Amino acid sequence: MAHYLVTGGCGFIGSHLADRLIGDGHRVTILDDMSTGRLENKPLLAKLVVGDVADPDAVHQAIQGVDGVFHLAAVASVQRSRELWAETHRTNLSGTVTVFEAARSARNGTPVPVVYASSAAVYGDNTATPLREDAATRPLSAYGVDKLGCELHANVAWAIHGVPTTGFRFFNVYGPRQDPSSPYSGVISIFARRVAQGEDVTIFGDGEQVRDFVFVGDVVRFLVKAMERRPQGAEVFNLCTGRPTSLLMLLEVLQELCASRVRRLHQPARAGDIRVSIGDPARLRATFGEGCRFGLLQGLSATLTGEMPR
Ligand code: NAD
Ligand code: UD2
Repeated sequence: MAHYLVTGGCGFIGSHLADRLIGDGHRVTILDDMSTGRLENKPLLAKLVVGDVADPDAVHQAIQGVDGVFHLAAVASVQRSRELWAETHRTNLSGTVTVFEAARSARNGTPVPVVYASSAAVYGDNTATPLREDAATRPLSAYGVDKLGCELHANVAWAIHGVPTTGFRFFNVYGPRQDPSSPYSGVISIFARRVAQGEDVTIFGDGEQVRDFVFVGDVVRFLVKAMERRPQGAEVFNLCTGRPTSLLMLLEVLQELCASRVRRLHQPARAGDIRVSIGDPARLRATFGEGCRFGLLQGLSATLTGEMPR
């Protein structure tokens, strides 16, 4: 049994991870400021420290004695990073540096490993398909720049301070507990709710834009595998399926699953919207011995029922 710190553990991805760690018999401490996290997401057995990941005192308090850190706390919305540039930068980059710094001496003065969330947003307007980890990073948003900054600081964490890290560039993650309530929520959470309720959906553009949708159960599995493997150096992996899904295909599958047809309302494409975003999972597969397991059908069914498949 190990003791892990999960930052952002009351959020969408972090809470599924915390569930899994508790289910595996580990001890879990969560550090979350509850800005988008929810108390009902917290596993009963996890200890919650309400605090800011960019506050060194809060991080030091939460990290003491842990065997490793899963760092997921962030302002996960690109739109928020436009509106609140300096504020989101504080959480998304300074927060990560604060975690890396605290990890230097978390266990009796020695470093502990950190597994953290980066994003496909680091590729920005790079149109290569599929995107490999060595593709040029050209982030367009403050959010993407800060995630790239996390990866660069991870190099410092290892080279200068001996903190081993594994970063995952998440593509479009979806699944139960993803919040559909804002227009900037993940498209699957919005469409799933609307199709289930028989309501119109809005498509920005022609609907032929393509994404690499990753089910949250796969994300959790790789986060755990990375920690079990013990991070070595400062590595970065795409967390993706390599499979393209257009919005129109997505809508078809959801309508099939819900046995309902909804109206499509088209609006102009969002400014800066990426046409195709597909990752290459070759490095992920080669290192961890497998790729993502959940297909779209299974993942969408779970999203609709709210039940996590085993
Ligand atoms: P989420 O908003 O559900 O979870 C983020 C959690 O971090 C929330 O519980 C929130 O309260 C907490 N948090 C925010 N600011 C904090 C702060 N200053 N101090 C402490 N806690 C704070 O989002 P999510 O989708 O679960 O994202 C988890 C991670 O994955 C984030 O790092 C995000 O950038 C990354 N990511 C997500 C996606 C996706 O498709 N969902 C894609 C790429 C990367
Ligand atoms: C995702 C991430 C973002 C960043 C980026 C990296 C989410 C919510 N956003 O942005 O954080 O990592 O990838 O490139 O995970 N759409 C509609 N109708 C709607 C909602 C969305 O047509 O009601 C379209 C949207 O214009 C886009 C696609 O659906 O073309 C996917 O949108 P998204 O917001 O789920 O994610 P994305 O890829 O823009």
